[in-house]
Amino acid sequence: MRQLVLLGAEAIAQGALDAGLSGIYAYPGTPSTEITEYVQKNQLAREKGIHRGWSANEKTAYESALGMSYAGKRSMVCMKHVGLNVAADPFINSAITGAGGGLIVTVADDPSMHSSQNEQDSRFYADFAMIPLFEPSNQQEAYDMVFSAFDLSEKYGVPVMMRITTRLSHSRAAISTSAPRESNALKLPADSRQFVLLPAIARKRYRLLLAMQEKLVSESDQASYNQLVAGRDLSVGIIACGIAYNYVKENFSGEIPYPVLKVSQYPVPVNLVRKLASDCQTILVLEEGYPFLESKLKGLLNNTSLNIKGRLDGSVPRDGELNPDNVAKALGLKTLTGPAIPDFLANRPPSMCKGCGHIDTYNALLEAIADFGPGRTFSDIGCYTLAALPPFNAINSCVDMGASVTMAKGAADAGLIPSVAFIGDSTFTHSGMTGLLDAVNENTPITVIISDNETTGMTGGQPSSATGKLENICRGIGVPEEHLRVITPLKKNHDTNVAVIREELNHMGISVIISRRECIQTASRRKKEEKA
Ligand SMILES: Cc1ncc(C[n+]2csc(CCOP(=O)(O)OP(=O)(O)O)c2C)c(N)n1
Ligand code: SF4
Repeated sequence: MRQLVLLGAEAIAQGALDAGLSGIYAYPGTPSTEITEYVQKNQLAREKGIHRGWSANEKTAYESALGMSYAGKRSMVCMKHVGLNVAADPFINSAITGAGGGLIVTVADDPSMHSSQNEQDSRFYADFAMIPLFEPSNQQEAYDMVFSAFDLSEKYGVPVMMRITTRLSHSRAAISTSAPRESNALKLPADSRQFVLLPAIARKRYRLLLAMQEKLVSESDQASYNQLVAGRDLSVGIIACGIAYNYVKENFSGEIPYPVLKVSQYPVPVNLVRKLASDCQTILVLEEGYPFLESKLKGLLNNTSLNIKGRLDGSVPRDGELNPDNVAKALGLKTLTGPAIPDFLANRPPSMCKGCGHIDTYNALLEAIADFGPGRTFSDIGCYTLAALPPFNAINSCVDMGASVTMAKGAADAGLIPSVAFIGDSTFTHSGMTGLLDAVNENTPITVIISDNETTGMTGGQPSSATGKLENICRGIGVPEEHLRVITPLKKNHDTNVAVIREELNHMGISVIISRRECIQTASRRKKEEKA
């Protein structure tokens, strides 16, 4: 047994390595990125040949992990919460196909939207797919649960979700490791048609999934991760899910006076919930994310007189993260106020790095597009989204990865001509390419600017699947050679770049401009590594 000090994300990665992982598949996204990066840097993973490269997007990552599970080996797929929207098709269907080797889908939610477009709660997805879910309350559980999740996945032949949130993923604690396990041998499914979701087979498999549900609830009722701890004051019973359990404990120096049900394994442990509700007329639900368990309670308990408190009645804020303070407030306890944040620390809006190539590309675009009027630049998700802020105020949308191309297409279809899509290289191969095919097929008059910094900058500079391939991808999709332009975004090229963009904005058909200059952060890291 070893003692390690790890981030929550790293504890999951170490747990996976020790629990016999054969492959991790992922697309970067805060706060999930560190799980895969930890495996990538791990020497044992290298020696054992554990798969650990980045995938083009979350859907391809999910399907690869499912393929490894089909072949009998243990796999993990990691993503941020919105990534699960991208992978939703294979995710939901994999609950029907089931798993061979243990399959864990680790999803990192971002309540308070520190670096995300929304704060969706992945527990709904696990519930929707009808698969078990683990939600650690601390780093040790994050480590231990990987073993349990692989076991449960292999016992029932279903994928299992691990859900973490930002604070757990990005905070460090000491953990003790367990004895490492061997990885599985290659093994085909006993039923060769298990993964063939033709309707007749899918119907059978779905019934198996339904029949399993009662057993999964009973697993949750008996799980050591779910505990009902008695309290002497029955005026309120607390249900604390995942990290919220830590926040409750933080508010009491010793014994907690109220009965507390800690929930870290789902489906909801119905019998434990009923037991708590039989002792307490008022239940306070503390859960990170949406009011998932709170909104289920009335139905589960069939007791309309029960007083349920939580996010829905305003005892806890309806949105944003939980913390020890808002939990204290919900419990009627005093909160301690620390010193105010000094002015120089507060309100520092994010901005692109000085010297970034995206800036030169925007400067050229802003000048060229001024001839046509405002409201025409559909952007995407990456460092270049920061051009929404002053002094650029250069973009009119940022919705989901890849949406720049297809939104520009829709707007052009509506008559907003020219419309511009501004997209990064990694986002383009993630999900911009298919939208470009739609625009090529109809020769829609849009100009797609791929701002190629040869990396995935916003999430820390992971390699981009697009590097070295963009021109050929665009040619392959059918972009005409004369409207496939390449520029270098440097101050000295400004006038040439404005002229190129202007020409393509005036072209009444599809065009792509690749604006290529390496991210200066990645370049300086690369140069340091080359010197070392
Ligand atoms: C579906 C989804 N997956 C992952 C992310 C996290 N994420 C935000 S931007 C980005 C990639 C940006 O790369 P690129 O488009 O090349 O732009 P750059 O940041 O390098 O400028 C990623 C992976 C996300 N927001 N949504
Ligand atoms: S990290 Fe790279 S791409 Fe992102 S703003 Fe800085 S220089 Fe530009």
